[in-house]
Amino acid sequence: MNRLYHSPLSPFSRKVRLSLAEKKIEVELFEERYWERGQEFLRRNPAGKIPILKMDGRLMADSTAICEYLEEKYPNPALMPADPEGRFEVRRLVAWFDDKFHPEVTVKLLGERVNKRLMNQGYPDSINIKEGAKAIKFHIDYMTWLLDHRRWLAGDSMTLADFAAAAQLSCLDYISDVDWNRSEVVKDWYAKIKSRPAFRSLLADQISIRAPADHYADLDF
Ligand SMILES: N[C@@H](CCC(=O)N[C@@H](CS)C(=O)NCC(=O)O)C(=O)O
Repeated sequence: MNRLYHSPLSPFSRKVRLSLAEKKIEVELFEERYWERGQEFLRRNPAGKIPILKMDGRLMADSTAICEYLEEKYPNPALMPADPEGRFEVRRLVAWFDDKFHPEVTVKLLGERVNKRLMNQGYPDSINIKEGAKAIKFHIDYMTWLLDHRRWLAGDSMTLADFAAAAQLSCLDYISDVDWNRSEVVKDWYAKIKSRPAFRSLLADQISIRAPADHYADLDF
């Protein structure tokens, strides 16, 4: 059986969970308390990060490397366009959400409000929260601009770029940190992706220290 070492509110794990589910690849989820840096965990991934996918007896780390591997190994349904320009745009946007949105928004909001408490790392820093709340507006506006021109973030079909974005936003939606009233097109895009069967397991996630926002699992939010 395939196994994914993950954490419920880890956006990088969610990106991989969405790809696996969309491709109907069965996987057993194993919750990893990665901040405890257990020996077994570091043996599985010396980089000390989740997600880690165990598949066909092999251990694989790094969400983007995993998603690209899954795409090559299980090309249907396709989560990457066929043309090089389209593939470039997907990769650019995946990097945008992983390397820019994540540190500017997710780390500052979810990191302060939830992860610090979960990991016993003290109290939330209000300056970081303010910065995260300001940055998410810029990102929603950028997504609005993209979606004003395209059906999905990278073009006319749903791709890994949409999963990278939805993975980050869904973690923030769990703690009610997304102002869906800021953009109708972003809200419509999220409603569309949220209603996919692949999203179901994410909407059932719960963490012990905090219940999800009331609307979190609601498809008509
Ligand atoms: N580039 C990595 C980033 C993964 C990552 O940062 N995961 C977080 C949890 S969301 C983690 O394991 N952090 C532990 C650490 O950085 O020490 C990927 O895409 O998988």
